[in-house]
Amino acid sequence: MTATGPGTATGPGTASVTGLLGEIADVGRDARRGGYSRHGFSPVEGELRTWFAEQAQRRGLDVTTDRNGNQWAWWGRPGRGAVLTGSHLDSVPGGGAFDGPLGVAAALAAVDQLRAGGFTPRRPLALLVFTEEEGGRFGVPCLGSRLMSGSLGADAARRLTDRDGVTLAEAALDAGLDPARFGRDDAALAQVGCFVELHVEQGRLLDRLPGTPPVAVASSILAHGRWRFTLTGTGNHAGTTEVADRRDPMLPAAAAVLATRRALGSRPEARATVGRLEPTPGGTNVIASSVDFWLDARAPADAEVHAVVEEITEAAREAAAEEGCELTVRQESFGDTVLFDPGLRDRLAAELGGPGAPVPVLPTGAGHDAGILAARVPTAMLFVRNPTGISHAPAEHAEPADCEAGGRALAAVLESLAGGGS
Ligand code: HGY
Ligand code: MN
Ligand code: MN
Repeated sequence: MTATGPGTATGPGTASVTGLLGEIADVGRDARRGGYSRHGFSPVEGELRTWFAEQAQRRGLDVTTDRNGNQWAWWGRPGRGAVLTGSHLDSVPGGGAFDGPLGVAAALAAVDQLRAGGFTPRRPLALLVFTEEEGGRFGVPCLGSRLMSGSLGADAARRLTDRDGVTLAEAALDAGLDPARFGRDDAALAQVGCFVELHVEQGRLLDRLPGTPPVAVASSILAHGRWRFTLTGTGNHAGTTEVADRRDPMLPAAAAVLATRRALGSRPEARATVGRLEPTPGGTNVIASSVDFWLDARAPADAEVHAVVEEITEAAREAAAEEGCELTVRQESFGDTVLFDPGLRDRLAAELGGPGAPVPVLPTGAGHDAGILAARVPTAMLFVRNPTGISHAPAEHAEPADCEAGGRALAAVLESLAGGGS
């Protein structure tokens, strides 16, 4: 696969992937954290939705928003057997520029390239932008695809709240959506022949391969879930409360955080992270009355995830008892191990590989909308090389030449899938 120069367009009237990313480079920048904070149903995400709709309409695509807030841009009439591609535009707090937007920009650039080459889809083809994939605001990842596929109930979703206590229903109303329409969308899914998501690799498997190939096909996603731990003690004065009188929930919280690393000791493929810990009331001179923290746990097998969580919960339980605190643990989301559709996976690998240069087929620990939809329709993913592997951080990066190679790979895949070939 030859790489065009960094950021160069791929022909007259066509946009480059990096050029499209550059158009939103200033939207949702987070001055405090660095990177971007672009959350579901926020004004920033509204700006990105408008940008995507304009880009799609400029390409003659018909843009609609479905009952769950996901954007669809159709090339041709909607219909069954449709080939879908796309990703998300929201981010984690202080996230990078590529996680999500790279897949959306590559989809738009692929449409340009196909059209410039005289291609007309013989199957319906649509670009999708899913809402709140990161769960950065309402806590449940892949919100839009979970609602669409039915793996998250509409009532439970409407009740989700952000850090300010705003419900998803209220935020959706503010964004011009009707939350009463949230829910499983069998009609939309009935149109889907397959979904292919291009995404920046979140890890360094591609970069470690000889010749650092720019693109890989995905094989699987780790099982993963999120749990909310709440430790309750007695709020008190930091300077006057003797140790014997303390019931400080921060101590069992700290014990649980340390246990996350111990739980991974014998499980090299598992992952356990506490990235968010919130004491109440949160005063420097105050013994917290309660501490909430969220555990993100992942592993190749569902049972291993639950074993990791149980080990960490036991550590929290023991430390809470020792400190005279109460513990509650609530599972907030869970997704089984995802094995992408083997037929689609192998077709993409064959399409993109060359004689003596097979395209890598790699696993990932990162969750994606393609992983959620995999339970209902054939899905696949393409990864673009990430030289440092860093993601969910401002330093996330992909080389322009690799981004363009990703756009060309996606165009080739869409041409094969939507060209009417078998
Ligand atoms: O958390 C994840 O793995 C994904 O980036 N939402
Ligand atoms: Mn992400
Ligand atoms: Mn993502």
